Amino acid sequence: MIKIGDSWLILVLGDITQQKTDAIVNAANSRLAGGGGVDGAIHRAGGPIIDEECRRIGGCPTGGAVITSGGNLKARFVIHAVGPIYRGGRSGEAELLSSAYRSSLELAEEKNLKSISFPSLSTGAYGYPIEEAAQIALSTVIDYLKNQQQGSLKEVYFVLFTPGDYRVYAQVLERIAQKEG
Ligand code: AR6
Repeated sequence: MIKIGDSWLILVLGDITQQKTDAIVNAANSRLAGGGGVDGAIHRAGGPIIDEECRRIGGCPTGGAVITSGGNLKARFVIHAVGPIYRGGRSGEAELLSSAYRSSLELAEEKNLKSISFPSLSTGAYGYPIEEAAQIALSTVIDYLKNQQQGSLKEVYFVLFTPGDYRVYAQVLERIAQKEG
């Protein structure tokens, strides 16, 4: 857990569908068509209203994000972020992954939300190496929080699903924090 300005960045081990933050972020695909992994879990827990809203929106480019209500979830909103499929790292994946996080943070602020939970975008079915992805995820959020003026977001959580993923994020965060002094 580190403080950036007057906001907190917090790592937790757990299931994102159980989070009580204002929004949770889904690792979606560009058709917003649902799927496995965290996407499947969020749609199951949130109920059919989320799928209906996704269908109405129709799709979202890679690197972007859209917002729906949270249905039966504890979170009021679901932000569906589309990370890149990892194709070796030379197809603009890093910028697209960073953009998916940034777009989600911007949507949350447009809605004046105070808290948001992210999963580790792109590191499951989309195959992004977790250490590289963690570096991008954490530095994007930290840069965003540092540069925001009077932003609404006070708590940004990363909800890691396995102890291994949690360890990687914790190590990368420690490295970033040390560098920043
Ligand atoms: N809470 C938190 N994290 C979870 C949960 C959960 N309940 N379940 C899985 N994870 P993935 P992607 C972690 O595959 O790589 C879908 O089919 C998981 O351990 O969900 O962005 C979509 O429809 C992993 O670290 O998302 C897309 O087509 C992380 O979430 C595609 O997969 C992301 O894994 C997106 O692939």
